[in-house]
Amino acid sequence: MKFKTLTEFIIEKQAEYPQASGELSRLLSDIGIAAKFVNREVNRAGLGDVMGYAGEVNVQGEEQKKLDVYANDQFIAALKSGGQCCAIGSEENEEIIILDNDVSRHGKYVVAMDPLDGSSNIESNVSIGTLFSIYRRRTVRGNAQLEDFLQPGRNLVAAGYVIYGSSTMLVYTTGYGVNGFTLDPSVGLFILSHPDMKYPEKCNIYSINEANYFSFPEGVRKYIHYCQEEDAATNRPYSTRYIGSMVADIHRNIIRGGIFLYPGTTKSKKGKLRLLYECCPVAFLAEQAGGKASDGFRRILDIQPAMLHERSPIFVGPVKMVEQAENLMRLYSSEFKPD
Ligand code: P6P
Repeated sequence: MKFKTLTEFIIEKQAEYPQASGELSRLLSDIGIAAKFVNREVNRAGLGDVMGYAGEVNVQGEEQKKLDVYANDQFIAALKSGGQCCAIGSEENEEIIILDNDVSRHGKYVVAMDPLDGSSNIESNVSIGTLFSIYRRRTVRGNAQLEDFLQPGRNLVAAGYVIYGSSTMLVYTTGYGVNGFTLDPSVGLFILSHPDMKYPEKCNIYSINEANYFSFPEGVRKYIHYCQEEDAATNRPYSTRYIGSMVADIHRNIIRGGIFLYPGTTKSKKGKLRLLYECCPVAFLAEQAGGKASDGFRRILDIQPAMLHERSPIFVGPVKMVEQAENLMRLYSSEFKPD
């Protein structure tokens, strides 16, 4: 069977848009390259102590870094050498990183990313991921500025994630559907394995950390009860699945049909997850997969970020599931509605 590689797919899709000049295609390929290097290190993380990798000088004589620092360095290096990106906003760096070498300074795009989300799960061998958002820069001269990143998600040019799990996949959208590519490590190629990903018709999974139950808004507590009630006509009770690694939970929920909620709480009204490089890429993908994403009241992609590392609550998944949760938030928790 003829398979299609990520590179072939990107080039084929570029040909469908005459105005495309190839920069975005190259940027997406650069992300794929970095993902392969991160995949290699993630897959041998468990050998840290045994092979003298973790925090010591490894067999190549290099001082081994923590995996999320390693991942951050890999994506920065790949984007810097690719030259299409002029600045990066990373979960690992307080300030934006300007790529001002001769080629990158003229890059049309900026990338916001969480290079290795869920890295605390590595020691328990739980799937982890990379999340990325790609915006067209707004400033027209000199180095990129923070304002190039403070754009609502509806301006996204592309977004996606890499999941380092039982297999490693790159899943992304440019606004024309969601496509998933599985890495064949024997040849180092991402192969199109999940074309045109969509939430299934029957959706009955809910993902939320119920340990926060007593600090959740009343609307969320009501939604959890709704998920647990017996009602065959609406496939309830749902199944609860929560990995605690956003990319893994989101990926499973697109494949099998489910909602992911990380709401605000009485202790932290904006929740835990970052708007620019966690909520927005996931929201873009979810909408492109036929779903919906909000903060309980507003479409995630319409939120205007005020800060690079701003947090936001997120309710993301199939439209009906998200709307049911939103209705309960409006009924019982209007005090959580953002100003
Ligand atoms: P909690 C991982 O630390 C992460 O940033 C996301 O990947 C995940 O969805 C969330 O936090 C889990 O947070 O509070 O449930 O442990």
